[in-house]
Amino acid sequence: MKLSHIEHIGIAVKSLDTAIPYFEKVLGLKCYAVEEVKDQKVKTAFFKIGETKIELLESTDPEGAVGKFIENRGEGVHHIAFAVEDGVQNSLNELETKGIRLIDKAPRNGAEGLKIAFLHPKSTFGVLTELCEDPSKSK
Ligand code: CMX
Repeated sequence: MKLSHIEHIGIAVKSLDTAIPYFEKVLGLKCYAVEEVKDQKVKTAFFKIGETKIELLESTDPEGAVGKFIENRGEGVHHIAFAVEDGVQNSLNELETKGIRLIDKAPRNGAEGLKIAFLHPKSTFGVLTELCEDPSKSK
């Protein structure tokens, strides 16, 4: 498995409308996309900083992952996402042989057309970890 960079950091917020002005007017970043990911029960907003993005996550369903996270832990860093160079499925296969607990055994569709999969925080030192692959850049 080869990680190339931190693709994004996911931050759970109660409201995109309330959080976006902080990232734009205080931090000076530009929100370049807002997208609902129905499968994940979230609405997302993206900012770019270097090669890395900040992904704000607003829950669209209290029973979804972000809805439960906010209910239990409040707003804050929700996950870290690594870009993988050799494919999400290959990486999952390798991680499974190393005893890492997988949330997804196969990649699914994430925001921005990426293939994504999550590793369970109980086996990654409390950090919900996402692997991402951009199919448009796959060799
Ligand atoms: N980071 C770290 N720990 C987390 C966590 C997170 N984001 N979310 C939950 N946990 C911990 C909880 O604190 C809890 O720990 P304790 O047992 O020590 O109290 C444990 O995981 C179980 O928490 P839970 O609220 O009962 O949640 P579930 O087990 O139902 O689900 C998880 C947890 C990680 C398996 C689930 O959130 C998941 O499948 N996440 C992957 C998908 C996802 O997060 N999608 C939203 C983002 C989508 C996007 O980026 O597009």
